[in-house]
Amino acid sequence: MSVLIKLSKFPQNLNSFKHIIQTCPRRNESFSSAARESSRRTILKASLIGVSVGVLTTAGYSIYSSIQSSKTYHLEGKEQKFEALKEKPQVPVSRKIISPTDTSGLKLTLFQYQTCPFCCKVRVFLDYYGLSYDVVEVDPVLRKEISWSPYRKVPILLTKTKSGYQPLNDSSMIISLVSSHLKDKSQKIEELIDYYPSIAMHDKNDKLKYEIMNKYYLMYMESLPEKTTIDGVMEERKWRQWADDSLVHTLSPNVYRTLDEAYNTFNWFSQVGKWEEYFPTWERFIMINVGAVAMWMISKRLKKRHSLKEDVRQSLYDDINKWLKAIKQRGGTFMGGETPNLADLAVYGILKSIEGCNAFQDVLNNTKLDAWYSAMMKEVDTHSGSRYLVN
Ligand SMILES: N[C@@H](CCC(=O)N[C@@H](CS)C(=O)NCC(=O)O)C(=O)O
Repeated sequence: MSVLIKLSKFPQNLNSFKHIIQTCPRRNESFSSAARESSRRTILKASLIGVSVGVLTTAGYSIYSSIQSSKTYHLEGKEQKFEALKEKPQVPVSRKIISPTDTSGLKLTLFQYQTCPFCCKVRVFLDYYGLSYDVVEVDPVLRKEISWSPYRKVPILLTKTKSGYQPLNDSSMIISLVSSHLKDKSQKIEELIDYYPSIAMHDKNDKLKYEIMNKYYLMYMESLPEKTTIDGVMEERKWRQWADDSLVHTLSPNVYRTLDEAYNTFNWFSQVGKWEEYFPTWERFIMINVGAVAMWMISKRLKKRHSLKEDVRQSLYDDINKWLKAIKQRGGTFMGGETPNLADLAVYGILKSIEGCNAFQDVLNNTKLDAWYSAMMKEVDTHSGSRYLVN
């Protein structure tokens, strides 16, 4: 990087060098032509050095990257187990969500960022079913609260089992696994985890990733629960996946669309995430100022990567309209009919993560989202899913 900066400054340095030569008092012609000759040679030498350094740096970097990725090729297709912990990690709980309707017997701790769309999705799911859980607010700069975990993202849901504390990684897998358990308590969390293996694979940039198999699938074992149709199951799965593959990618380019919007967004994150309470001032300063500028720049790349329209708001409205149209075609208030299903909870959770941003206000003003969104808010805030929990 520093080599690149130095090289990019080279023409400027050259100009000031020229300027020194030109302002030197002329002694005589032969001195000046000798000086010109020597300066030409210096420039040629400097250019050759510059080009060589550039070529060597680029070659070095690509050799380094290919060595790095070839080091992980042997993992391709292999399963990575995230074993249960013997002890609960010693991290302070930020707050406790206590639901009087909770008869599940589950002991849950959610490691999260308050405004991460994937974390909002999990919280909405837990709240709808009226489950109690502890929240650990993870510091996004140092992430020391999840230093015990080889999986470095949030959300992570830690569940107490017979043999210890089983971490569940990935929002969609968490929701599928806990749902499968809630629908049939005889399926224990520690058994269900085997149906969602994490498989190592390399992406198109040769970077090692873990893909969680079956993360949109609920494990019904013997037969579908009462009133559940196969068509309903397939639609629910399709829209949950759409929420992760499409809707979520419209958010960043919209909430960080301009530098002003990026600052508004980060200030709202700080407010609802209670950053003042949880993180030191210096870190909050970095998170807001560096975060806003960085995300504003990154969001331009994300816009291209996900092929969003020139006016990114339009892509967000398109996705919302597509969702509302699909609900209308199914004929109920929700995608799940008269009660929300997991796709409703996923879309609501993802949109909740931008509730305080200008983009969300624009969505309310330019689409018909409000009726469905308000109905969802009521269902989640009153924990109406707790009625369907079996004992
Ligand atoms: N597929 C994952 C995605 C989780 C994810 O990307 N989380 C982000 C926060 S929104 C994260 O933790 N990124 C790593 C980091 O912040 O360092 C899920 O659905 O849970």
